[in-house]
This record gives sequence, structure tokens and C-alpha cells, in this order.
Amino acid sequence: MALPEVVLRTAEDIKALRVQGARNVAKAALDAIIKLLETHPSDIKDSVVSAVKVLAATRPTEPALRDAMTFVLRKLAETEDPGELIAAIRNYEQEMVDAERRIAEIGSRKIPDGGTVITHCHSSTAINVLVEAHRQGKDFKVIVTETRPRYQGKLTARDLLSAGIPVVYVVDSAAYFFMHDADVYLTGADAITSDGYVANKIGTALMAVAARRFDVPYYVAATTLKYDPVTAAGYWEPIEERDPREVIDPSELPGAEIRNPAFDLTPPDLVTGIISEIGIYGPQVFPLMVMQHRHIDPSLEEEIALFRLASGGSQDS
Ligand code: RUB
Repeated sequence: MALPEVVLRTAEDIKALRVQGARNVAKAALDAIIKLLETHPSDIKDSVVSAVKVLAATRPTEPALRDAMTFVLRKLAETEDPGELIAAIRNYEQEMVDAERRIAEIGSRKIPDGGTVITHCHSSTAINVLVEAHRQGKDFKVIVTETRPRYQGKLTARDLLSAGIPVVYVVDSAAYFFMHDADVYLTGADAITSDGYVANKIGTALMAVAARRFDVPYYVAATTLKYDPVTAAGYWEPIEERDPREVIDPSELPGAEIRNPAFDLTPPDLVTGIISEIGIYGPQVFPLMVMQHRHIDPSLEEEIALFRLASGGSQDS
């Protein structure tokens, strides 16, 4: 069936990074489903399932997006009443907001008054932590890396400046140079695997290595939705490889292979703690806490089904 404009437009916006950051991506997908239910309230089953397939496949390294879409499918199995579905989705979105608020509260305690924080990319969750620490009257500055190739660091710098937080904006390759000025390295996360690896914007792991070199603690601000349950079933966290033209016009380097991985995986031994809505835990303990907190069925049937759908079965050989 032909999908309504709102779903296709949202999928395009996510793919083109006009909507970016794991939380924003999951919310945009849920909002598109709400719009679909509002505008096409009859015979919803096929249209919602098709929308979920398209939206879940927009960005592969996003368990929060997949969790949101799994939630929609689970609710759809319970009710096909558009009003009830919309209410359930709004409730899920509110839980995401509440989780980020709790993370901001917990994480703000790790921001040193009079200190310096260094961050990478654009994470709503990490920014909330910094804004909350500032709201409490803590005085600190944030070193923000520009985050090539798409310069998400500019978004972070703008958000922090508009909250009144001093920003030092630097190129990615200056991260080592500035790391020894930092008291804390703080980022968000796209995915956390069952063995404690943290997927976040490319360059995050390199900065974690630098942080370790200077004994700077590395905290990851992430809701429990970032835990990727399918990794416990042996699937690899997929790493999205984007269009090489984001890096350089290939005609400038004829013959060169140009690669553009969007994320890297920081190993657990470089992560001090994951700041989540259920508390701060080491990356090895975090998966267990999430499984308990979210009552995830260890068979992972629904999660694996959507993962296979979203990834086009790329790991099923
Ligand atoms: C964004 C990114 C963010 C995480 C977490 O990458 O790496 O750190 O998505 O964001 P991209 P949040 O710009 O490629 O989406 O904390 O907002 O969920």
C-alpha cells in the first residue's frame, strides 16, 4: 500500500539527518505514526505495519528507534483503536522525556563546579545534563568538537550557548590537545551492546582513548532504550556507513576509496559509567540492569523480528 506523505517525509528527514540524534529520531518516527493514525483512522493495521517497516529501517544503529517501533507493533496487537494507540504512544513519549529529566538530575552531579567538560557530536541527553548543572548554578565551560563530516558540534555549541553555558569550539583533531584541560568527557549514545560496548558518533572512541591517557573519566548519558537487546542474541551492532560525498566530492580524489562510517564502538574498559534513568552503572553491568528494569523477555522474539526487518536480514546468512 502507498504510505501517506507524513511517513515518507519523516523517513526522508531521518535519512538525510535533518532529524538527528537517537532520541529525536525515535520521537520523529513515533510522531509520524501518530499523524498517520490521526489522518487515516480506518483499516489501520496494514498502514501502521508498513510505516513501522519503513521508519525502523531509516537508521540501522538505533535501538531506541527499534524499541519505539516494537512498542507500536505490540500495542497494535492489543488494539486497533486509533485513539487508544495514540494515547499509548504519547505515554511512551512522555516516559522518554521523564527518563531524560532523571538522567539530567543524576548526571549533573558529575559536572564539576569551576571545571571543564569535553563533548562530541550532538546528544540531547548529554546537553540536558549540562543545562541542568548550569541551572543549579555550577560554573563550567564545555569544549565542543565540530564533529565532521556533518558538523553536529555546531548544534551542540548553539544549544549550550543559548542556555548561557560557555563554549570552546574546536576541530575534531584538537581533541587530544584539549583533553588534558578536561575534568569530564561526556557524550550520548546511539547503542549499548550486551557486552558493554558503546556506539556513538564516529570519533567518540578515539576521544575515549585520549581521555584514558589523561585519566579523564568518560561518562555516557543514555536512556535504557539505548541498550540493544539483539546483541545478546549474537547479532552485531550494525554500524551505519553513510554517503562518501558527506566527506569529500569523490571527483577531487579519483581512484581513492572514501569511507564514511557514522559511528564507532568504544570498548567497556574505556567507559567510566553509563548515566541512565535507573542510575549510573558500569557498561558491563548496565545490560543486566536494563533487562531487569524493562522486563525484556530473554527470548527476544519481538526485538529480533523487527531487527531482521529493519536490517533487511543482513546478518541472517
Ligand atoms: C548523533 C549522536 C548522538 C546520539 C545520542 O549522531 O551520535 O550522540 O544519537 O543522541 P547523528 P541523544 O547526528 O548521526 O544522529 O542523546 O539525543 O539520543
